[in-house]
Amino acid sequence: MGKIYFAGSIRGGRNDRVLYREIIGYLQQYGEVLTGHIGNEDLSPSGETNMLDQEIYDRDMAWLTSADSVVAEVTVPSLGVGFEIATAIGLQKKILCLYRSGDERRLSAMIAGCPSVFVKEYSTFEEAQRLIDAFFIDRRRRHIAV
Ligand code: 6K6
Repeated sequence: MGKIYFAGSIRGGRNDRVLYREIIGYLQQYGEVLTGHIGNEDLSPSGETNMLDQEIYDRDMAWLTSADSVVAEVTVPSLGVGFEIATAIGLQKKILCLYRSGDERRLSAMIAGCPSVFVKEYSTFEEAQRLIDAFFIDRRRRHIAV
C-alpha cells in the first residue's frame, strides 16, 4: 500500500478538525497516512510548540516528497494547504481536493480552476467516503493497466 499525505488547515483555523480525523481514519484502508496529527483534536492553532516552524516545514516537505498521493480538505482556507497542493503539483503527485460548498464561501480559483488536481464537492461524510473510494480505485486500475 502506498503513502498518503493528508492536508488540512492548522493555523488557517481548526473548525474542521473532527472531520479531518474522520477522513484520516477512512484513508487508512488505502495506505499509510503520513500526517495523522492534523486530525488531532488537541492540536490548537498555536500548538505543537516543541517543534520549530522550520522543522515542521522540513518534515512535511520530506513526507510530501515521499507520498504517492495527496488528499486535501480545502474548505477552511489555509496558506499551508495551498502551498502543499502547489508543491505536490510540482512533484507530479495525484491530488484529490475535497470541498464543502457553502452559501457565503467559494473555493479559490487557483484550486478550483487548476487542471492538475481533482476537485470534488461534497456535503456529507458519506459523500466524501465515496469520492475517496473513486479516487483510489481509479488509481489502482491505472496501476494494473500500466
Ligand atoms: C501545529 C499546530 C499549530 O502549528 C502547528 C505546527 N505543526 C504542524 N505540524 C504539521 N504540519 C503542519 C503544521 N503546521 C502546518 N502544517 C502543514 O501545513 C500541514 O501539513 C497542513 O496540511 C498545513 C496547514 O497549514 P496552515 O497554514 O493552516 O497552518
